Amino acid sequence: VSHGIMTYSDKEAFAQAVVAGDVRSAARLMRLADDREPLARDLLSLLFPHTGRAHIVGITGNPGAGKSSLVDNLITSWRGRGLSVGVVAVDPSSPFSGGAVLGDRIRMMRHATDPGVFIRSLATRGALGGLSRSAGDIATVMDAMGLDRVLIETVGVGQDEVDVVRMAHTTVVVMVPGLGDEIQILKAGILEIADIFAVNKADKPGADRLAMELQSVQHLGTDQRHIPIVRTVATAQEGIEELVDAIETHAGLLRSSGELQERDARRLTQAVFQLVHEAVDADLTELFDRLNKENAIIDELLSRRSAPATVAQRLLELINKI
Ligand SMILES: Nc1nc2c(ncn2[C@@H]2O[C@H](COP(=O)(O)OP(=O)(O)O)[C@@H](O)[C@H]2O)c(=O)[nH]1
Ligand SMILES: [Mg+2]
Repeated sequence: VSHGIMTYSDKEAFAQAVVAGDVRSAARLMRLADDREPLARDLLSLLFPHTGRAHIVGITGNPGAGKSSLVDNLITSWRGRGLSVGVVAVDPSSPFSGGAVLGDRIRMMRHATDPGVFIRSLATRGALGGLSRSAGDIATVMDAMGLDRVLIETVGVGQDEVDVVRMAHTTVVVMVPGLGDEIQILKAGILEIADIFAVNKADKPGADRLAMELQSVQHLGTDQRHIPIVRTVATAQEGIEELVDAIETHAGLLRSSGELQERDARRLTQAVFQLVHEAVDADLTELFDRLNKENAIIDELLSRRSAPATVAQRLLELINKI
């Protein structure tokens, strides 16, 4: 796709359209960001002053725990409270496993015609940090569009997911009875990132035991935070209002304690770090290619006149001058 040459005022008009809530412009920007188009970076920077209003909620937990079903219900509840909702659904890995996304789309389809709801699926990428960067960019666009709540649903509970939920203000960890989840939770370091536990499929045996176990593992965490535990049956719309209340209460606590600013600072510095990381990575690759073509330097190395550390030192001095 060619985007031609966009002047600054073209870009401003584009960004303005997104801020005004234009769905087509927003969707186009999300695609550009996903494709790592340089234009996306300019547009996201123009949007930045218009962000910082949405409350971003991460929903994580094992595949099949009922995250999408809960998200579907959370949308309904928030809409009932007069709030608009954006959803970033992170799809398991590749374009090859489109099934889950399709299922999610069908389930959430009833919200598709609601102008107060914006749902976007996202394929995970191989690149380090690529997933959280894309999810973060999309959440930024949704925030700028004026959506009040942005949900980020992750696939599982691995390191990628931990990175993704770092982008959230409030993180809900979805657990289900009968899987021995609580051990996995401790392993994956999920306890540290959980702000709320949803014990979903509470219609199944073992929900009480799981809730009790979660209550007791809380004390094993490094900090002694109180993590609310909410029982839900997503398929029967049970416990949903309680879950939304818990999220809203957490949001309020973050605001009144000043921790919201702390979390925002963490989110934003992570975004900066990712961009620097990507840029440095690209620069180093280019430098390495150039070095391999510098016959003089290669000769020095081959003839043992310069040690690798000496050449490295010289290159670092060069980089410092940039
Ligand atoms: N019995 C029961 N089944 C549920 C509940 N919530 C979700 N499910 C079912 O669990 C399956 C996986 O749900 P899904 O929302 O796709 O899970 P995800 O992979 O975590 O997004 C679906 O068949 C749902 O209908 C619940 O509370 N009780
Ligand atoms: Mg799902």
